[in-house]
Amino acid sequence: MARFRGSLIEILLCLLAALGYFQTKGLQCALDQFACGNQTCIPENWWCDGDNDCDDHSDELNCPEKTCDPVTKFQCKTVDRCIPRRWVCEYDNDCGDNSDEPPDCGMEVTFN
Ligand SMILES: [Ca+2]
Ligand SMILES: [Ca+2]
Repeated sequence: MARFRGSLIEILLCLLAALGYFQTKGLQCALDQFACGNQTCIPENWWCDGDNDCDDHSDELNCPEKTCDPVTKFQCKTVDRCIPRRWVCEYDNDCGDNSDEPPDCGMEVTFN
């Protein structure tokens, strides 16, 4: 009987240890989700899509390098994002870092 009680305590200790393990392991996202740095899950296809979906930009960090079509696209300076050239200098911060709205837009504004 004493031996049985001892193993029960061992099982309880193991369960508590497992619980602690899962708590410290942190966020568990579904297989088709991306785990943000701030403990939220977003759809996997939002990773590196140019939008800050995690709110901490962790879904837009360490992204594979993109190449912008130099004729039709504009490469944002600090954000890994390509935007249509017509979005440059139209008073909307499309890049997120304002590089598409430089102070010297002035006379170079083209609408097409
Ligand atoms: Ca994103
Ligand atoms: Ca813009």
